[in-house]
Amino acid sequence: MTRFRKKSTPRKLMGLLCMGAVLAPATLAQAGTPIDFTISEGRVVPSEDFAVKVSVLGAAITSSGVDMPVTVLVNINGTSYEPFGAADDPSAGNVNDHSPPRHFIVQDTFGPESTIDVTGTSWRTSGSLYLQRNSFEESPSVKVLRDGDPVPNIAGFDGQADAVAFVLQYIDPDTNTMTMDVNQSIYLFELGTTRLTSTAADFQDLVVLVTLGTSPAALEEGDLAEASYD
Ligand SMILES: [Ca+2]
Repeated sequence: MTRFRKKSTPRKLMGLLCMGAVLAPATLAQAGTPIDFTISEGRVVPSEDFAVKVSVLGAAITSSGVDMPVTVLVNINGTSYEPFGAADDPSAGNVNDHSPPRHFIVQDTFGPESTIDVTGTSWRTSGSLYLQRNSFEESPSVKVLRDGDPVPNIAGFDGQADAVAFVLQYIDPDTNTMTMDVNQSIYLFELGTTRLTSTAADFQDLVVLVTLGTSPAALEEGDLAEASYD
């Protein structure tokens, strides 16, 4: 069990921690109030409601040079969300379309011990399901990036952009590490091959950012609460 404690700070803050593929919040408190939360078996045990923003930063997967559809399903406490179109419909839900990042704020708050995971699915151009991977299963097909992690160094397959190109705005060029709030995690999905040592495994078939906040309104304002832990 790992124990985290809020650093002292003169303002109210929200401590949020991303742990592995499971996201859960810490606690909200006034300055001077000791905040403790624990992590046990990879899960944070929080004590405060939180809200969720899901962003598709990009996608890139092809078959014989032709874009393959990719769909996204978000699961929060067993409830499914399909903010970018039907996740079982490679036409209606496709996010591999060279669009700018898509963002979705779930208009709800979630209680302690909630869990969040993301499922990415690739589809053959004929419309049949090709590969499906879930962040929660800690599959080697899904890499998780958090604050301070090394920048991914994975070449894009078949002329596609490298994984790093999808997360550029979350990189500290001085240290060449990821720089994010601790309430954010980026998921890099490999949805094209199960041979993860092959050059086809480029881990940008789907790139998803999950951000936790105190409320949907706070996320709308981009008011990412400060958080720290030691
Ligand atoms: Ca790819």
